Amino acid sequence: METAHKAAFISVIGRPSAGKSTLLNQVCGEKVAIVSPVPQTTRNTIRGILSREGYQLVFMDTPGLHDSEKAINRKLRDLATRSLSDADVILYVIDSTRAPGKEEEAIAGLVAPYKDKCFAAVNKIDSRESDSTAARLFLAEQLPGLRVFDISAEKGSGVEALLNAIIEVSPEGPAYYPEEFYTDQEPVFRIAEVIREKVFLHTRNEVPHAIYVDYRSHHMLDDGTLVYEGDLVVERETQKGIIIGKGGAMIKQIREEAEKDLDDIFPYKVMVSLKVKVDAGWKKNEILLKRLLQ
Ligand SMILES: Nc1nc2c(ncn2[C@@H]2O[C@H](COP(=O)(O)OP(=O)(O)OP(=O)(O)O)[C@@H](O)[C@H]2O)c(=O)[nH]1
Ligand SMILES: [Mg+2]
Repeated sequence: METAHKAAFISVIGRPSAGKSTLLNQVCGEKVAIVSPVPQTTRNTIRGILSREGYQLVFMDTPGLHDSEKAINRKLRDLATRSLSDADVILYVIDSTRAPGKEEEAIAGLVAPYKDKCFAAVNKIDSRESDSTAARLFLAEQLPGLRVFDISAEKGSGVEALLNAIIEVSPEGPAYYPEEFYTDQEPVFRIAEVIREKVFLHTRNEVPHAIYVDYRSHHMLDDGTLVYEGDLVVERETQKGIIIGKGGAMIKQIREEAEKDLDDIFPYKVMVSLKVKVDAGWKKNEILLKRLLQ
């Protein structure tokens, strides 16, 4: 007898830097979401799609849940929590290299009402700092009976077993997206994200959080190259100096590294053209935040 097709939306939640975006990329086999060691890298709900014979899983990567009342953090938290009730399955990613603490307790509390449709992934078990026993004890205490998997999102170990468990509980239904789609993001959004990733990888302290990439325009050259023009917006003049770097070295590195990644992502060449601008109040601009954080 042929089994029915299954399809599910899976909300991936957890603390900043738990490895949610890394897991999404591992599952989809593509760079769908940007990754960096800086907490709060992801600012949007990013969808990564896995289609195989008989099922389609749509993973929704969410901004890491962080306890703060700043407008931007409130918006990021809203994004993450909204996806909990909508999802068929919740995948709670917990970082086994960090002691759980208060922030983790708050997340466990958010997940609790949805425990029946939730799996936990104890991540980073490949790391020397990993203490998966501590993470499992925490989960057993906070969310007794929750199904738990040890994984390395980076190396891929344990991920197949987790996927099998998710497929098992997924509802029957037709695919939401065409089979060849692994994400639903617009190319100009993905380009802005890759640029942002390079800023996260090469700057420190408050700088990564002070920037956003504003799309201006794009056009195709005769040889099929896509030219992307955008602004790298910072909050202060000093940050502008850091982003531009000595003799323009930093902005050049950001641009070149982004273009290299974008060559792997797209079937055409991408040329990035960036201007650095200052807008001291962008994080308080509700209209802008509404457009940026979706
Ligand atoms: N050793 C190890 N490192 C990992 C693993 N998964 C993620 N990381 C690292 O952890 C850091 C954070 O990873 P992300 O995937 O960006 O984490 P995130 O949960 O998406 O973070 P936010 O977007 O800030 O909420 C990066 O430096 C990753 O390389 C893993 O399985 N093992
Ligand atoms: Mg992320």
